[in-house]
Amino acid sequence: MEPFDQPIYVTRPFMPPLEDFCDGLKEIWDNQWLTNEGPVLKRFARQLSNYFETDNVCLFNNGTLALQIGLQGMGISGEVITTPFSFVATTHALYWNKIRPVFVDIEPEYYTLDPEKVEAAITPWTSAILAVHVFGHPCNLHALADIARRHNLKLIYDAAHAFGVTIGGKSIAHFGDMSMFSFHATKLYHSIEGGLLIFPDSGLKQTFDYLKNFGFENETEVVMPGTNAKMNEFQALMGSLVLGHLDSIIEKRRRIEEVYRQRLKEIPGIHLPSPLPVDVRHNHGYMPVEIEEESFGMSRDALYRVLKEYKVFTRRYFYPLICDFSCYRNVAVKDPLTEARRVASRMLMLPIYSDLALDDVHRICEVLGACCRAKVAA
Ligand code: T4K
Repeated sequence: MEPFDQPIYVTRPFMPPLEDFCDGLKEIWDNQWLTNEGPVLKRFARQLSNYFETDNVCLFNNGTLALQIGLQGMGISGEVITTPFSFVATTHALYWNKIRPVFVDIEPEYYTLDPEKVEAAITPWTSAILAVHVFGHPCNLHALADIARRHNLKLIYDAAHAFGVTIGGKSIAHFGDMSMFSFHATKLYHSIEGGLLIFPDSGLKQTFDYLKNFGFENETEVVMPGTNAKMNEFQALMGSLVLGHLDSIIEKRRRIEEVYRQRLKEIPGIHLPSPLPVDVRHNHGYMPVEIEEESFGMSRDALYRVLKEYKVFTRRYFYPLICDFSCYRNVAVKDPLTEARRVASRMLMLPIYSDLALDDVHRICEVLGACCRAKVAA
């Protein structure tokens, strides 16, 4: 089998029509207003308010700072129970707030925090749960809400992967005390870089707005030591345009996932997450598969390397676990993290993005079939 002519990446950003972006650029040029609450950003914030049906939206220049400021603005401190199976920024946001992460295990089905493990890890110092809707899979929302309520903890969702996900028609943003969405270029929905907080307590908005803009109340008054985490006009323009294409982006990805599911069930040793419950509208942001070395005939890491030779650039999200990075090895971890370790050693993200041709998806599946049982040398 021949390698692909062009590299196939794990993802590609959706690019709206260039003419539309140029029209928007013209507006920005005419305005001579590039950042600091410009008109394009204000319009984008209104669009998102409509989309999420709430005024409690706050935009940031990236998801990491959104989460960091969200935690700070909510006054979270002490210990926070979280998952080690995520992008490292989830824990970094705690670190920057001098909060101790308490890593507990995930559930095997959708890779989200295991509520039983969360409850077992609560101490007098616990102030919040920071759960991740990893790969856009909703966490066990009701069990986590119940634990948070009974123990008087804040429930915060890193929803970086979950834009567009709904449960029973309700946006996933409306669960918990705060949700953070990442609008990074690698996400199905993006604003080049960007982040968003959605929260039910309208009292928090002013604090978040201060914190992302140096704490300025007005020209002569600074009310808190904020930072600079503002989204600029170009990001807002991109976000605003991509929002208009969201449904078709999700639909194209859904079709790609359908082909993968159809084709991969023929290949032993490739395990896909179960389809989500029927009331969940997924966003198909990632295509996670677990490689079972014994039945597949090749380890996940060997497959990752072989696929590169075919110019298929998969990613091992999320390996290593966050607690295994050198900067977090000094954090005491009591939970054996059995599932998280198993999953991190087997997980591979296959390419998925709206421009990926279905023929290419079939070809990727053929390559995977050929790799199975080491028909291709690792
Ligand atoms: N929480 C969670 C759970 C997250 O996953 C993330 C971010 C965050 C918090 C923090 O949100 P942000 O502060 O990022 O808004 C990527 C992204 O940089 C990161 O946003 C994302 N999670 C993470 C899962 O993935 P890398 O290091 O894998 O990205 P990179 O640059 O290797 O890109 C992957 C592939 O995408 C490339 O091989 C090619 C393609 N690509 C990428 C870019 C940037 C393009 O085709 N065009 C592009 O412009 O981290």
